[in-house]
Amino acid sequence: MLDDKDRIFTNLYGMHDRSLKGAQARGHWDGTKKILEKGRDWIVDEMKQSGLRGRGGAGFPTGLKWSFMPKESDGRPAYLVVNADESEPGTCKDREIMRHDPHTLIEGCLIASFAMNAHACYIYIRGEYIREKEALQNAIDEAYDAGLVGPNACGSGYDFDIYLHHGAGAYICGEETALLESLEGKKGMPRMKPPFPAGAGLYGCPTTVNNVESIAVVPTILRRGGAWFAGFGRPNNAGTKIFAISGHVNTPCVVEEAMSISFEELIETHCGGIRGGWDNLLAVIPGGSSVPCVRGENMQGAIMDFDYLQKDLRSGLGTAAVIVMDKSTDIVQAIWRLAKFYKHESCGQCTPCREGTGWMMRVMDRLVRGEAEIEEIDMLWDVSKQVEGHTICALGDAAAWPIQGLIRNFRPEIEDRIRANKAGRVAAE
Ligand code: L3W
Ligand code: SF4
Repeated sequence: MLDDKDRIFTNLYGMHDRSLKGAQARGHWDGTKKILEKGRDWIVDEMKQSGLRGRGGAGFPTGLKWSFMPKESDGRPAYLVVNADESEPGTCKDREIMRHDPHTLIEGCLIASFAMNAHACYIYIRGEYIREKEALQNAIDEAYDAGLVGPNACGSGYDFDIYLHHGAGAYICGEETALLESLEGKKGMPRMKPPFPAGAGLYGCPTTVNNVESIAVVPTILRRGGAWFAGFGRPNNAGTKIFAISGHVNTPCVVEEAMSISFEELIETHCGGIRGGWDNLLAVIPGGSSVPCVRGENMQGAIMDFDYLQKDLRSGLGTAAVIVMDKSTDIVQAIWRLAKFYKHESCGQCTPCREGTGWMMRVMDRLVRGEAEIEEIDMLWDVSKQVEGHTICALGDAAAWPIQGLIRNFRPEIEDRIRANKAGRVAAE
């Protein structure tokens, strides 16, 4: 279990004062000017050394991403954009940071922006996050009043502005280029990549888009050293990580733990175990709704990090939103519900996603009722493969993977349902 002294988020549960005074008493904004004085290259190198991988779902190395930004200005301004459009079903970790520990994020925005020569940062917050927006705006106002951001931020001689932008409730605006379109006042539709935002992002200018947690951990990493952060977890899977555990555990929670913690320890230590005991575990979605589900028995012994979940279990850490389902769950219906979600959230601009999500949802409609034919399971698999990797953004993959996980792990259950339904129909005739 992670020692309290190693927790970056000291107010995740809102037990302490979240104001600037409270944050400073807990060590935030301590020596920020000195960090800036060490210079851009030092900051980026230290972030690379920390091994931090993006906490928004893709796990792209943060220091490397920052190094893609132009070293010298070519006349265009550079921007940092923080993706606070937390909408992935099951995911509620950034919400806790913004509600209760907003100064970790704001201090991180200043340091990260400085490292990338960005004088402005935009935080794009999910439309439904009303209270979080208020908490964050209050904290931004406090930071301005105290001279921590704004002209000559922290007395460093660096001018820095931070803006909070409220989204309107579309899942697709969490995709980084759709977010940029939305920020520019257009419809939230993903752009083709490349160019990546570091080359042409907000208003065509060099931009880095990072998740809230990725930025909020930056000040502590730099205060304690990249090597300190890299000391948690396994190689290539470094650091502490916030897990959001929901579903059929005794006490669902959001908790910061060391990366690579075992699934059993995570659930037993922080969630009071599985509802009805470990024998009652049916399935787990370990990283938010976009990653494939895993059979319960395969999660026993699982290591909660990027590499293990992807390579050993063909799933993913994603946003580390761990959705636990016990044997009372109708797993076909659970995945059907996700299929309906992705169909609804598809922006519709590319054909495999627009048509494929609808097609997959309609087959899932019939699978839930047991009315499909057994051959249609293979057809559904084939269609999901036609969608995966053939779309402009990752939403197509996100729609295909839960269905592939269902078929890979629960095919006998789907077939049983079809057979039972058929037998019932024959008996009724
Ligand atoms: C420059 C290159 N930059 C990649 C950058 C890229 C982006 C980051 C990762 O999707 C996933 C998705 C969801 N030069 C670069 C480069 N970059 N190559 O690196 O990019 P990418 O394309 O791997 O992923 P993505 O498009 O950012 C994110 C999955 O996460 N997900 C979570 C979703 C989470 C939410 C939420 O509520 N927070 O929606 C869960 O699995 O499905 O696969 O910045 O520009 N050569
Ligand atoms: Fe839009 Fe779906 Fe294409 Fe993404 S994959 S751009 S959500 S249609």
